[in-house]
Amino acid sequence: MNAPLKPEVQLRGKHVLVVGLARTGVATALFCASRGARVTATDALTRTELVGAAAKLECAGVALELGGHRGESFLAADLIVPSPGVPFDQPDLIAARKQGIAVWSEIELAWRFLRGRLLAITGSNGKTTTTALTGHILKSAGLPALVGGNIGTPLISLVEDSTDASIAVVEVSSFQLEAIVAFRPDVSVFLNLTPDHIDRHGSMEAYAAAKARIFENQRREDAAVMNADDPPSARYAPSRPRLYWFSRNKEVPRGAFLRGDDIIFCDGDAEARLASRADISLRGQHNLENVLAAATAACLAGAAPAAIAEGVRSFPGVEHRLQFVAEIAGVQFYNDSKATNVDATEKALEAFPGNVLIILGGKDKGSDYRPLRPLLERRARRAYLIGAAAEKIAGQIEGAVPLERSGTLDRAVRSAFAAARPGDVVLLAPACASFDQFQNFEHRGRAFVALVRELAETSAVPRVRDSAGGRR
Ligand code: UMA
Ligand code: ADP
Repeated sequence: MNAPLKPEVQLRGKHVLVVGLARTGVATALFCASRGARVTATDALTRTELVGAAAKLECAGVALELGGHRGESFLAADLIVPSPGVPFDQPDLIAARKQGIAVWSEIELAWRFLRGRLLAITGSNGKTTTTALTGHILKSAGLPALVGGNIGTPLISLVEDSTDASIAVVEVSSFQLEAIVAFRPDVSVFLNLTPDHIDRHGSMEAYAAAKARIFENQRREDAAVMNADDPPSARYAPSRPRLYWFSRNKEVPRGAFLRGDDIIFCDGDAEARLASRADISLRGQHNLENVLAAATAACLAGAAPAAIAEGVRSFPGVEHRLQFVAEIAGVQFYNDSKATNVDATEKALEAFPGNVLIILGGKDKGSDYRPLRPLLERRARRAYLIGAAAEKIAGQIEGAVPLERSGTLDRAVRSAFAAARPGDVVLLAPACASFDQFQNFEHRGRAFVALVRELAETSAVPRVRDSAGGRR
């Protein structure tokens, strides 16, 4: 991995418009102001709704336009940085692009200033787990890794801490890749491709094309890591960077694969054993894929095989991703609130042999839920439907599994526990976004955990095992 040459960017004196003032926008506006730009920041929300952010930005000399956007400000900017949650086809952004005004995502701007190497991870599912795991492996190998991006800490917040030696491990989403220009990872990882965010991108093709932009500016000396078992993403294999594959099913000439229970990394004639399957504590075949991808990326970033094994062993997993919550009266509860699309829910169901009482529903993202039918038939005993998407889901999975229209998470958890027998699993893997009933998927996951803990408290059953492994 060599540090890339980057096109220069001068912010001093430039008019920068930052659109959206949540995590990305606030960090971006403060960064640009600190580099001497004349920053205006705008949000559809009002000052009352943004009170904390507004005060902080004003202190830094940022001009605010709140409670809506002003088209003139877009046309007067030298550079516009929309937050990932702002649709790329927002009318003011379209008008600005027509005038030739630069519209960059925050990752583009951040990359121009970031020192050291960049390892960027995308895909429909597994980004956060793979990003966290790769960062964890590199840190446990003693390498100076920084972790951020779509995982929660905007890339721009990593810039000040970056050095020529650092390795930024960064989750990147289709919303962020949609507005890059020269963004160029030293190592890119494309985990898989299944339908998601069709409501935002308009079509599967547009969504896939946005993701594949991760390779767009990579050069021969860079590296790309792809999933040999996932034909939809493999179709986008780039020609320029050195290509590494990972596979659960077959040996690959360059990349990582399983031989028996060993995870092997192969680069031409050189082969190394990186870890064993037994080192992986995360459930499900999809997590094996995440481990293969992270191990490959860590190898390319210079981690030694022994450190990779140790990093895989000591990785605790990520909250809200197939997270074990508790066992009450022999019934296990798993929180997979981040299963916000159909593929993630399929993977969650596949991670259990059967007897699953599954909670589905929330805000629909334009998904087709029919692909869930075969797995529901094989692995689920009952489905509990919640939220705005409940009727659509009911219409598409009816007959595959007995259904209950629970409406709320609260009722779903109680009904599922009432129907559960020892050995069953109550799984929140809703295949939908959360915004109809919750602030976000974390809020939904925490609500689920709280409801389970409440059940544990009120249950007359003496044996309760919680996520810390203790019995009460
Ligand atoms: N807004 C406007 N005008 C609009 C639309 C939105 O002003 O037309 C404003 C909203 O009022 C709000 C702000 O924009 O104040 C929200 O911006 P945002 O949604 O981009 O919020 P951030 O907190 O900056 O979060 C973003 C990512 N959000 C999205 O992609 C939707 C976070 O990913 C990311 O962690 C964060 O930047 C740091 O990089 C979240 C996500 O759901 C977790 N990502 C999707 C996913 O993982 O599937 C892609
Ligand atoms: P992302 O950041 O891409 O949303 P996460 O690691 O947060 O990925 O996981 C999102 C959801 O997808 C969770 O429900 C998780 O259990 C599931 N998941 C994790 N890794 C994979 C994978 N490789 N393939 C499919 N589903 C996955």
